[in-house]
Amino acid sequence: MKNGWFVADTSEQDFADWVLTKQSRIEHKLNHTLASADLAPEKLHSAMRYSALGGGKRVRALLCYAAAELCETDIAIADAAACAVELIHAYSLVHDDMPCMDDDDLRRGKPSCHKQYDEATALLVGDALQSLAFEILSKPQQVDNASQQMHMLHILAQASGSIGMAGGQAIDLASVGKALTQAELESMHQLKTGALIQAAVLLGAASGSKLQITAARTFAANIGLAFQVVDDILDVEADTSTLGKTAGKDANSNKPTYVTILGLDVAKQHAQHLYANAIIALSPFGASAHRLKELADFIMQRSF
Ligand code: GRG
Repeated sequence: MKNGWFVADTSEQDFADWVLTKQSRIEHKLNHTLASADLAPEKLHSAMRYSALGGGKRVRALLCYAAAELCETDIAIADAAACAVELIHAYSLVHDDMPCMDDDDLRRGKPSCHKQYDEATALLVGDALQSLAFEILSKPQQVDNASQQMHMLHILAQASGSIGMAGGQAIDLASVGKALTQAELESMHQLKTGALIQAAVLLGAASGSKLQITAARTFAANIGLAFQVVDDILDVEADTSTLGKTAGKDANSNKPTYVTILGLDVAKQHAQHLYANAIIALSPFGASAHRLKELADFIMQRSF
């Protein structure tokens, strides 16, 4: 899972075991949350399961669980939040791949939802996954504290909507063929990719103190952007079979990226700068923030 240009000092086996445990936990929770493919409407339920299960690194769920461990958020609340964030993410990928958006045939190493099923189904899959995310997070008795539950719903709604991910996607679509400045690119990605990553951390940190939540927010803002810079680097450096999605897509679509604006070497330096800021933000936590630090390393080192 190494990309060759970022080397971390992570204690690898313990972290790898933690990641595998949490990846299988979120898979299990999602499996039980999604309706059975035998339940009518069967095609929609089958396509929802196809799009949300059995793929993806689950970075957002991992960030949510790590922040929950750090801030001692109840594990049942962390499960609901991690599922909700992964469902929103899965919906965004399904819609992003549709012909009216990025028009991509490959996602997570298999045909994208509209290719495997059809466009109308893919549209409904995205809609229904988004609703399911809010259904899980708003479940009665999910949290003893109703105001905390309302706050969590607010975080996810804001991160997903027009001043979050959907807004970032709108700016992205409008940017094709335009020469953006680095600041414009950054603010687009803060919304498109960063908002949901930040929500994942903040939902996990829901039971934290004010100081902890402020530190978690700064960590997430920086690592969310670093995630996107690494994504742009991988778009250039990795191949399609490793990525599980079409490599070189952004460059070929005439989309501004960190690599087109900064060049490959400066983009790598910028990712390292954002990573360093994320790690500094964790300093109030001391050694207890080791999982978030390891996840930051994981994001930087990833090869897909
Ligand atoms: C359609 C409202 C709407 C939004 C789409 C997130 C997004 C906005 C589009 C995805 C396009 C893309 C490739 C963005 C770059 C960063 C990103 C989100 C990559 C995919 O996330 P990973 O690498 O995917 O975490 P996995 O498959 O591992 O879950």
